[in-house]
Parts: sequence; structure tokens; C-alpha cells
Amino acid sequence: MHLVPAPATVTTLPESFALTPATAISAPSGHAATQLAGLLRRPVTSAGAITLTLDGPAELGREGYLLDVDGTGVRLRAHTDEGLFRGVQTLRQMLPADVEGPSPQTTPWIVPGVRIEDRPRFAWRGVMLDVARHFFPVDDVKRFIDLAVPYKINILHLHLSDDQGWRLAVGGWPRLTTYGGGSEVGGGPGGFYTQDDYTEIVRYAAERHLTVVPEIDAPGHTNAALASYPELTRDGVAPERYTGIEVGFSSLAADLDVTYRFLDEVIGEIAALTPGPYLHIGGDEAHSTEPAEYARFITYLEQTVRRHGKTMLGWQEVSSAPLTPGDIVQYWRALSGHEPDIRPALDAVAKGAKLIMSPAMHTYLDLKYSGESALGQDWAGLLEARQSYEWDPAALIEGVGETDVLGVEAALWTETLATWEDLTYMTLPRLPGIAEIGWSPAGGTWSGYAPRIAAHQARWAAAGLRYHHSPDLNEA
Ligand code: TNX
Repeated sequence: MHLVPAPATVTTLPESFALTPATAISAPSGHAATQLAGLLRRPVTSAGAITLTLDGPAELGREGYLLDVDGTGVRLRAHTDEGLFRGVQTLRQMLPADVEGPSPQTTPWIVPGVRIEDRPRFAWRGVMLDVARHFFPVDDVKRFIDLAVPYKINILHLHLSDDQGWRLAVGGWPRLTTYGGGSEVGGGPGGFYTQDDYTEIVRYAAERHLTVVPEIDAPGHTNAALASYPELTRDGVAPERYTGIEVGFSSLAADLDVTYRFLDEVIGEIAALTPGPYLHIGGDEAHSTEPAEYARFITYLEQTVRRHGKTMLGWQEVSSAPLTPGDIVQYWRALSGHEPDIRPALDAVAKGAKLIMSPAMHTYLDLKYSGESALGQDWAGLLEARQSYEWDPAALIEGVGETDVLGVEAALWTETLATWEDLTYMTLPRLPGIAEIGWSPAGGTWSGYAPRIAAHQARWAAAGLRYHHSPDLNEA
């Protein structure tokens, strides 16, 4: 068995279960049942040797499950549909790699006998996709969700605006997308999501028990907005649209009233479109904003997100500004070969915020694997599969412990990534390592993990996904 993330406890049993074309599924209606029926290509009936039930003990929490397999069948129990859905991912990985392929199978599938009791270490196990540097259409976002689902990822963070493009239509400010969406790195056509497109992504994610976290980056990373509306600029002159990869040169204007009306209306519309409880305001690399103005912006953004009924997230830089307990700070500046930048994490915790750990040297899926990688950046170092796995979110920063950390998030920035194949190549095999760090009990070892993830290469191949043939795995 090659389960990733590793369950909290696994006991192997002697008798396995042979699945045949006649094996039926019985399950309460819900996303777990729909997914399992699709995977096994058979309907849900009222009785079957594979049973899903909602009678799991409450101690399993929202995402925990119990899975029992013996000679007579498969029994999956949880307290919620979400728990069943996470358990279905485990069952799925107990089936051969062909289950991930398009063609129906005729040979019986053998499910090994086990008793598994499982629940996550951290509540937040996210992946971020930057659709601003290069635009990716709705179907790519759906495929990206599909790729994350087996690893029990539960958050999709979409980086929806940056210097190079604005990707979500806002009713009151149409030029943000009709003009500001029409560019991307390298001079391509860009693109944007209509509000219906966005709603469709949110729906597709919710059916797979992922919550979408929209990010509108401010006050820096705003060239696309400034290019679209000259009245937002300090001098009233719209800059050109930007297709390079520099950061830190753009800023909203703190002393204009229209800036705050703009932010309020944008945040209000996106909050109304988003069923999840979170809204990310960026706040990173505002090198062209005065420190006093920066604090004023973050204070305003924090209050505005709260007024529109959401919890604010911001990149670690926001911890220099006043925060409200319950805000969420995303830690990112940790570079290979350097001491991690601890001050923002300690400040955030002192202000009552929770941390999401996205240390670049372990979780930035846009970093090059090695000096030979054609794709990717290397400002935080190189990042091979092993390094995406060998870290502990609660031990990275002295003074930041388990209860300060909400979870982990991998980030796929797309300055150098333009196609679907580029995305999958950078994501696999690193995302599963980060997912296991977020889900599984602390103390896992590389030698325990490497053979499990190496076996998943056959699953990615069956699904037709391009992935990086990591020397770390292929030596394992
Ligand atoms: C830093 S991480 C950024 C992004 C870049 C990324 C490239 C962060 C909050 N800001 O703007 O895309 O590095 O790796």
C-alpha cells in the first residue's frame, strides 16, 4: 500500500477484498458517493459490499474517517460527507494505478485488508494558483483541483490580480478585466473569469470539499488596476500594461478617496460571490508604498474584509500593521541557506493571528528542481522533492508552535509557467509531500515516504499527467 498522505494509524489485516464488476456501493447521497461511483464506474444502490455511512464517532471531527477492509467488503465511516470524501481518497489509492486511467478494467481489483483510523494534523492544507502572471482557463483550474484532491488538499487559493493582469470581473469596475485582463507575462493575450466562471470554479471545488480563497493583491502588485483606471494613480496618468516579471514597483495611492471606494467595492463584490469564509488581500512586497501608508492600507483592508463578513488573510508583511485576533497571516520568506525571517511570524502570533506556513524553500512550487530545470525561478534556492517533504511547520520558527499554525500551503507562481503541462510538471511530485506534512502526524521520515510517493508516478502516468522524474524518488 502506498498511501499519501500517510493515515494517522494503519493496521494491516490478513484478508483482502476482491472487487468485481458485480460489487455494489451503498452510500448516503453526497459528494463522497458521487466521487466513488464515478471512480468505480457503477451506480450507488441500497445495499452493497462497499458501504459508506455517516455513523462515525464525533471525535473523528469534520475530516476524519474509519476504513475497514476484510474478505467480505469495504466499510467506510465518518461523521460528515467531507470525512467520507477524504476516506474515499484513501480507498482510491488502495486500488491499482489503472483506476486513474480512462479505460474500463476487466480484471478484479484487490483491496488489501486494513483497519485505518485517520484525521488531519492541521485544518488548512492549501494550494495557491497564480492565474495573474499567466492566465489559465476554467478547465485548467478544474483539472488542477482534480490533481490536488487525492492528496486531501482542502483549500484552493486563487491569486486573481497582480501587475500583469486582473482576472476576475467586477461589475462596478469593468475595465479591470476588459483592459487590465488583456495582458500577461511575455506579451500573451491574458484573459479573465466572468463572475459566472468564478462561481463555476467555486462550485466545482465545493463538490470536492475544497474551499476557494480569492486573493486581490494590494496595495502593491496593482499595475493592472492602475493601467485600467488612471484616477487610481498618484499623478492621474495610467501606466502601460506590464508583461515583465519584476515585483514591487506599483502602488495604490493612499491619499485619494477613490482608492478606498475602489477597494470597498471590489472586496464587497468578491465577498458576495464567495461562499467560503476567507478573503486574501495580498499585502506582499509593497516596496513602492510608504510604511505609514502601508499600515493605513492594511488597517483599512482588514476592516473592510470584516465588514463584508469575511476573515482576512494577508502575506507575512501585513504583520507589521495592526491586526485583529483571528486574522490569518501567510508566512513565506524562508530561503535555502538563510536563517528564516522570524520577526513577521512572531509579530503575527503576538497580535493574535494564526499562521499558514508557506516557507518558499519548502513549498514554492515555482522554484526550479535543479540547476538543469528549464522552468521556474531560483531566488529562494532550488527545491527537489525531498526538500518539499523534510520540514515541520511547528518547528520551523523558534517561538511558533503547533497551536499557532493553522496549516500549510503550497504556492504555484506562474511567471515562468504558461501551459497546463508546465503546471503539472512543477506540482508533481512536490505538492503531495507538502500535503502529507499538513495531514499526517509529525515525525514522518523521508525513507518511509519516498517509496510511497515513488509508486504514485504510475498513477500520474495513467492519468496522463506530465510530472518531474525526480532523482530523489527514483533512487528510493
Ligand atoms: C514572491 S511570495 C512573491 C510573488 C512572486 C514569487 C515568485 C509573495 C508573497 N510574493 O510575487 O511571484 O515570489 O517566486
